[in-house]
Amino acid sequence: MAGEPQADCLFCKIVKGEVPATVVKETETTLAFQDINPQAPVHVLVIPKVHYPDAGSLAAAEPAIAADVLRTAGEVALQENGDKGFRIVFNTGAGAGQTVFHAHAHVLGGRGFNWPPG
Ligand code: D5M
Repeated sequence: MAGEPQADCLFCKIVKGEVPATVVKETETTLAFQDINPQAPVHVLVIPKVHYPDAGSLAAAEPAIAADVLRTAGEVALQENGDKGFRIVFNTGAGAGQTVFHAHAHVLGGRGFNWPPG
């Protein structure tokens, strides 16, 4: 059923505590933890605790929880990087580089970023 934990999903396993993660913030609906392969001095993933494969399907089915992900992302950026600015990235689909199909925001900071992105 939509939103239910998926047995083969890495991030569902992190939500359940079956796979370890360095958690930096938790709310009723979201979890934020350090990316295992950081691309910047600050690189935190923010996920909804419910399972949706990507940000678009989450927002369509659970807009309040999608907003919670954004709120947590902003709070984590402030917590980890102060007011120095940050980037939020939602890779969506394999063609855009998504590798874990549980919706997640990358919160990146602590260095400069190019535009357009690579
Ligand atoms: O981003 C998926 C991200 O998930 C990628 O930056 C690595 C990260 N990752 C993968 N496994 C783990 C664990 N176990 N802990 C923390 N971070 C992890 P995507 O946008 O799907 O390419």
